[in-house]
Amino acid sequence: MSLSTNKSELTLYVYPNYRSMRCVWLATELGIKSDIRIIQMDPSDSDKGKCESYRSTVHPHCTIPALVLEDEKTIIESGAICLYLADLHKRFSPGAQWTAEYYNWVVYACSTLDDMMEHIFVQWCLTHPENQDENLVKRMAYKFRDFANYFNKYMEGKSYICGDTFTAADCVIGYNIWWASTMKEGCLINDHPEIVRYLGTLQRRDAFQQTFLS
Ligand SMILES: N[C@@H](CCC(=O)N[C@@H](CS)C(=O)NCC(=O)O)C(=O)O
Repeated sequence: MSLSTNKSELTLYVYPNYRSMRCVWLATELGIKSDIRIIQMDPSDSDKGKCESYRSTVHPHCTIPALVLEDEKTIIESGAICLYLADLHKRFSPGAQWTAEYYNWVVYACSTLDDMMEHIFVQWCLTHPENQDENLVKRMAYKFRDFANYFNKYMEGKSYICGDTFTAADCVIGYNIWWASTMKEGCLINDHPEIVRYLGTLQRRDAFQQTFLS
């Protein structure tokens, strides 16, 4: 695959601590963060009508992240940005024997897992306890538990999503695992030793620490 974009002509719109971190983490792993123009956004600006030019030229929903390429093409999904950056730099993509797992977990994280975690996050972290929708939380927590059981088993004997080798998929689903660890003292994952071990492996990486702890 040939990607002709000038690697230093990229603009990444970010919002700290949310899904943009997948892209910032991967850019840090790739050693290209300082080559990218990074523009910090505030999602609440959309409510204040402050992001109309971003909406009309970059992201139709005014959500973050988005990556603008030098030819003005725009990528508006965090997972797609990670896949693109890995391909562009020919690093952190998997060998042929791991492509099924690589695409499976990137797409699962950005669609199914993000969706259930967003519900849990909004209820637990952004909604007053008296107003929380208990049924919704219960349904989403059960769904997360099914994921955690399955993923815990998947990670047995592996350091990373694609075996021994770190790939962009680890920045994508690794973000979800970190996100889960930040809610209610990690109760969603604490009973899953392989997931806890995987998080520990990710947390020991320099780029993870630069992204999440600085
Ligand atoms: N599926 C999108 C989700 C993007 C998203 O919802 N971003 C949030 C921050 S994590 C946002 O911009 N929220 C503000 C809003 O919805 O107005 C992705 O992964 O890039």
